[in-house]
Amino acid sequence: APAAKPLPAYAGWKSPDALIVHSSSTLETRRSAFGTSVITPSNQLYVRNNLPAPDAAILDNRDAWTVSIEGVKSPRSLTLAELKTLGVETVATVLQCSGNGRGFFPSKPSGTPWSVGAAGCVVWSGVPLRNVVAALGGLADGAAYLTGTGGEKLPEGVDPLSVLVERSVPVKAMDDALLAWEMNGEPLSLAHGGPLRLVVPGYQGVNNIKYVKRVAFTSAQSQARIMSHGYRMSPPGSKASPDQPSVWEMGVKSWINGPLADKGPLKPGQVQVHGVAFGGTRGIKGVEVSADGGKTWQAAKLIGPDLGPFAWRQFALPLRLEAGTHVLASRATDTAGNVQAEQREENLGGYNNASWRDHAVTVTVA
Ligand code: MSS
Repeated sequence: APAAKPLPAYAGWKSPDALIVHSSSTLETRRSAFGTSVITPSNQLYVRNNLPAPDAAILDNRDAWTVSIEGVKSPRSLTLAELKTLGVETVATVLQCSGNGRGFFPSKPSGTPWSVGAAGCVVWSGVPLRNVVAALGGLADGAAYLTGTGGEKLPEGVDPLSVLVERSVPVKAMDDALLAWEMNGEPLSLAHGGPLRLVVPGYQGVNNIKYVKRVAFTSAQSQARIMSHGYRMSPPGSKASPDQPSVWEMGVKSWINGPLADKGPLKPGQVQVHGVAFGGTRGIKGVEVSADGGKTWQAAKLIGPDLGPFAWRQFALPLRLEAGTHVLASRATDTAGNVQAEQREENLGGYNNASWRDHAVTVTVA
């Protein structure tokens, strides 16, 4: 087998055994590493960067980091030290790359072929964005989008809009959004956007802007390519264009993390089928499990603490598995009654895959 790629320096503190290194900017959590304790440990959490991570020196004086707030009555720059005086809240969210599950698309879209591990459930601490807006006199007229801009140094000699990481989400997302400086009880690491990150609970990963330098309430969406043409639900055979839906709120989704037969066949007898389920901004009502590839279903039990609508829930179902081959699948329902779909929605970029069939696992018992 080819030697595993080493962890990139900015993420060198991560657990190599828990991660698949696709490239220096794409690290995936192994399915077998998710465990059953709700929170994804920081050293096992996936990483996705669209540009090289900034120099670690941006963490030298965290409190001096500035973010400019625009599209409010009194726009100005605030330091992180000042943000910390405006309020503090803690929110658990699923952070998931919109391309998670791309590896299951038979069309082999370009981009990282993630399986299930471009996702995790983490706890953020920071100031609610609505507090910041209130402190600056409220929204200016005509605010339709919340636009966040990443603080990376842009490569020279290219159109800045072709590389700038800048994303817009509907302005209603402000109600839940956070400017976060802590993750899982620690100062936010460079790999995950330190010193300051815009967290948009319930929205796909790309909308959670790391090293955020600017937050603007705008009448139009960002003109950056990552917004106008990237991360769009472009139908197969089409060309990406700004009139196609952007990857915003996450759909209802679940998958099984165990048992896996990745180290050979299982012994006949009882197993605990377990996994995770989440419902974007809506939370989870229940999860069903099938041991026959989706012909019949049984209700699983939601286990562990409920960390709110944006977090994932663990589920478990005890099952007896006899000798043979079994296709284990899970299907979640969110609190709005949306049921996880059987089929993926085909699209050019391989985004938003929530198909329960694609995420099923085949185990051999002998
Ligand atoms: N931010 C910035 N600034 N930059 C970049 O690149 N990316 C995205 C987000 N944010 C970026 C940002 C993506 S795309 C994702 S997923 C996320 O982030 C991830 O995160 P982590 O922390 O895990 O790495 Mo897909 O949808």
